[in-house]
Amino acid sequence: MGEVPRSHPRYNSLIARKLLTDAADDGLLADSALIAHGRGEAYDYLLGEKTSASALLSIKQAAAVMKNANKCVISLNGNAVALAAENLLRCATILQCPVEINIYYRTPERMKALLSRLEKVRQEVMKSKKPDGWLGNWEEDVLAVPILGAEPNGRIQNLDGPRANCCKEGILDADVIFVPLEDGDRCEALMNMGKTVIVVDLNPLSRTAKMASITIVDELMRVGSVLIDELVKSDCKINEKWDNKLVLDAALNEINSNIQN
Ligand code: PTJ
Repeated sequence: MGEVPRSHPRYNSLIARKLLTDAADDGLLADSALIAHGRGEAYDYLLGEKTSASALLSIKQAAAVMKNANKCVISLNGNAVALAAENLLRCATILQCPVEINIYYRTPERMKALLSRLEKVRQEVMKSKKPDGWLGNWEEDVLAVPILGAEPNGRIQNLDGPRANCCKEGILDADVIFVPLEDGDRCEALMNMGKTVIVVDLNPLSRTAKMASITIVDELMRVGSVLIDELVKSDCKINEKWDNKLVLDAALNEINSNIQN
């Protein structure tokens, strides 16, 4: 794919596709990554390709829960690195929490490629403008974010195969995990370990969306910048009566009303 013209009516969608196809060329993605993205795109179409009011509520709740965590971790798979590595690294910087590369289809080649891409992204984020409202030393704070995943020393309980590998200092010991585009089995296994699991999934009917503690039914690239804004605010309050089913129902209603109009 050549340059994407800014004026194109489907600019954002084309940019996402380009990020993913370039990432595939660089060996970052699972074979099925583009299929997963296509499913997401279809739901995004039905949702009107915007952050809905209920998705914003989920992002606010996610920010409050992450800020109040004992140990938070941001888990990244191939698609998440391709689409949103910069902003998710910014979120980890604000939270001063680790990011962990944790992939479903684990191969040593992909792990190496993803870890080296994240280190490259770290250099770019260090040089980038710090988020409005951030009072720390941005360069030092970005540099301090642990990037985990190279040497897994733990396992997600009751899950078979290499997809269960994880890091003790990251996913294993965390009480709050932000894990975009997670699969249903792992989400269930993490919930069974007593963790608070925050997912980003455009499909409100997926097992992951239904299983998680907090589901953000929105597109990951859009979520990143909104989440940063929420994390730098000092007045993040947890809604103790959070009912995740309400945001899933709201997303389905949104789809219904978009179909009817
Ligand atoms: O890098 P790996 O090996 O961990 O593999 C990553 C994929 C995404 C291939 C793997 O986790 C997978 O197969 O995922 P699923 O089970 O297809 O689920 C992906 C979910 O994410 C689907 O419900 C999609 O609707 C949703 N989705 C896809 N792209 C986006 C998205 N949600 C938000 N933003 C997106 N950009």
